Amino acid sequence: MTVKIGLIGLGMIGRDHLKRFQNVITGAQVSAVCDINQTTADVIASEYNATAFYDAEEMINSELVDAVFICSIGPVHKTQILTAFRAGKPVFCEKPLTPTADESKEIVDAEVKAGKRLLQLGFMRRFDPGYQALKQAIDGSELGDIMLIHCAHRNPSVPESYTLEMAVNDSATHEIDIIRYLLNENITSVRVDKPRKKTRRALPHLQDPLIVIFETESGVRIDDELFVNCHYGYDIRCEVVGENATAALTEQQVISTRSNSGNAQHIAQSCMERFATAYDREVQHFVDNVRDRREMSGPSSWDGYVVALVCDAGLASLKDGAKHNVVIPQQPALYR
Ligand code: ISE
Repeated sequence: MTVKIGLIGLGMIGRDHLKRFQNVITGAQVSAVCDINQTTADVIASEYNATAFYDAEEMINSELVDAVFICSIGPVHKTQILTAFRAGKPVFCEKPLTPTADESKEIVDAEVKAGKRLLQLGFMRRFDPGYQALKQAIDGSELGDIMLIHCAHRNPSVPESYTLEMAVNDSATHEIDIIRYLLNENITSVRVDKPRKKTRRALPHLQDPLIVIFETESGVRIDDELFVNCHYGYDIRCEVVGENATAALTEQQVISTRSNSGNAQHIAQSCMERFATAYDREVQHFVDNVRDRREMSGPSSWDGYVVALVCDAGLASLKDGAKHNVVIPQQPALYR
């Protein structure tokens, strides 16, 4: 069976996934694309030999679509996800699940009511070979009890539309999710520190860099440097400090170049480049589940909801600089 994918949202990540479906993914074909910009939808549909839609609901309910792939902006996710659930079609949704925890809770409730997982969330880092190896190291015996994690999330630059809050609810969301995945425990508090120094490359409405401090149930303390105008590249770092040893993500490039200007190692310039393998694997995972009629697995609506709760506490801390606790309700059996 070839899974017929309906992809909504033809921005940067939507187009990146389209190329992936065309060049890498097996067992699926994008049969429909949807964007509120009709010209964009038409142009891309003809390029990919798909049918253009301008209305998400119409596309979701179309017979041309077996599974829904959401790459639209966060504020419209909830409606599109619930429409797909009602149509009985499996959903892949790019992060964030929704901009607020309350909306995410509605999605969790709908899945719990259905009694099965209907959605895979796009936290691609869980499919990254580096993070997976880190998890193996943490779960093994060499590191011992985990004490600290040092993270850095550096983007070369961000567009003018990137707000101060997005450092927390758009960028740090990745660390929030991966920390829970690596440690298999929840975050209990968040504090956002604003260093006095700010890069001259950041627009006036931003405070860049920021440092976010998280604490987990068992007391692991995590610092996360968010530097979204670091200029030199897309650089994601993670060092886990255990009682006996440490483990860290390594440089990602495959080769280094030696020339008369020195020994050079390429640094990725975007998340699409840095996490290409992770994106390929997460999408293939989704397609395989749909094709084999299995329940959805991987990052879940529950994960999206919990991340949104941590973000809410982070946004409160961004305002007052205080440490905010995160209260996470009991996890429904469906997600255990
Ligand atoms: C963006 O939305 C992403 O998801 C990227 O992975 C992240 O690095 C960037 O900071 C976000 O704005």
